[in-house]
Amino acid sequence: MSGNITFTMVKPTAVANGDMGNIIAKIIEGGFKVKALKYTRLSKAEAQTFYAVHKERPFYDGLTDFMSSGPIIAAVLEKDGAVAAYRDFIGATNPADAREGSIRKLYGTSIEANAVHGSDSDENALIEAKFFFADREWF
Ligand code: 3AN
Repeated sequence: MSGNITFTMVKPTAVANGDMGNIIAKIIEGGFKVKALKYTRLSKAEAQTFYAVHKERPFYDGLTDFMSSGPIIAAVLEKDGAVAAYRDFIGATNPADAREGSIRKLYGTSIEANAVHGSDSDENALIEAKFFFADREWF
């Protein structure tokens, strides 16, 4: 059964480009309820922990450098079938392949700087959300 929670980050480039307000507004307009929200920055070590599942991939070092290069927005979102709904909503990993009008198409500039992260399973959504948020920060 699919859950109703997913986790997202607005990545450093999208924040640096001033797109965080537009992206959060679009997420809310898309029917996702914001359960938790934070403006923060990952250290390199935290980015390595967060992306540990990718540690054998050739892009791991660049990805963790990038994700710790500047502030991000972290958020927990709620919707029926949130993980799949949000992945569909944001578009394909590579912005070049992403659906017209999707967040990654509008605000992504490369496969690495693809504007937003979206959890890939219910299990990971919960792990990722708990990585960033204490219980008292969920509403
Ligand atoms: P998604 O974020 O769509 O689930 P994954 O899980 O394949 O995509 O990749 C995790 C993150 O790693 C992505 N958000 C993306 O920014 C980055 N990434 C994936 N493939 C590449 C690549 N070939 N080069 C650089 N970064 C990549």
